[in-house]
Amino acid sequence: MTDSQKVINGHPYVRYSRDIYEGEDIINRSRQFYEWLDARRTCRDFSDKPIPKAVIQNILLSASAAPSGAHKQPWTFCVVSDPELKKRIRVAAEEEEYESYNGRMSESWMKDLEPIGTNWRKPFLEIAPYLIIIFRKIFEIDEQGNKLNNYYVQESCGIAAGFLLTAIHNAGLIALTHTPSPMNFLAQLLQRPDNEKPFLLLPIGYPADECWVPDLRRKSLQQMTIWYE
Ligand code: IYR
Repeated sequence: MTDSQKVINGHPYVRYSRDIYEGEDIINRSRQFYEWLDARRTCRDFSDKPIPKAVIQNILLSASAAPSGAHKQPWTFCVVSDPELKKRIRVAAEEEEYESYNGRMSESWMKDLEPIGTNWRKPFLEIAPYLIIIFRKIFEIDEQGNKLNNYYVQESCGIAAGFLLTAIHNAGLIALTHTPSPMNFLAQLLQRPDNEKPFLLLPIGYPADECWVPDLRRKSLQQMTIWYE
């Protein structure tokens, strides 16, 4: 045992420290990160230019650095680059989305989506070189077939998705947080077990030569913050 390891309540701990930034340094770093992250946009215009598999592996490892309830990491990432499977996913998603856009979604919902310009057609599901489908694991099954609890699965997967989007942005790539509804067809097409439920579908790729996004504004600090000082 070194001085960076010890046992607490019978469990191994390792010493943890961070580089300390102060003064202007900490203000500048936080500001620069904000400006860099503020440049991330959800995009629908993908290029079919290939992405190295190692990049996908690295962004998935980044997602798995997210905190999770009792460190259960209650997620499975299905990574699809097979064109046949992408096509089947597109066809199934468009079938559901067609129904949604033609009666299942409320008038006010459709109105809210107008500035974003979405419709039932989802060509990006075939064009983007990779689709990542995040499944939330509502429980685990161990090697003996016993059911083991997971905790705060929704929150954990949401945070992992945030890390994933940040890693995608860092690689200079684009993504779309797509939630075809209902999304049970993904569990069937990807042959996932009953303890895994589809959470989010993300096409990932380079932006198309021409890529347009709505001229959206984000809330100001004042609009979204209440300070108790
Ligand atoms: N799932 C549909 C509709 C949709 C819903 C929301 I809320 C969005 O922000 C965008 C789209 C679709 O993917 O088109």
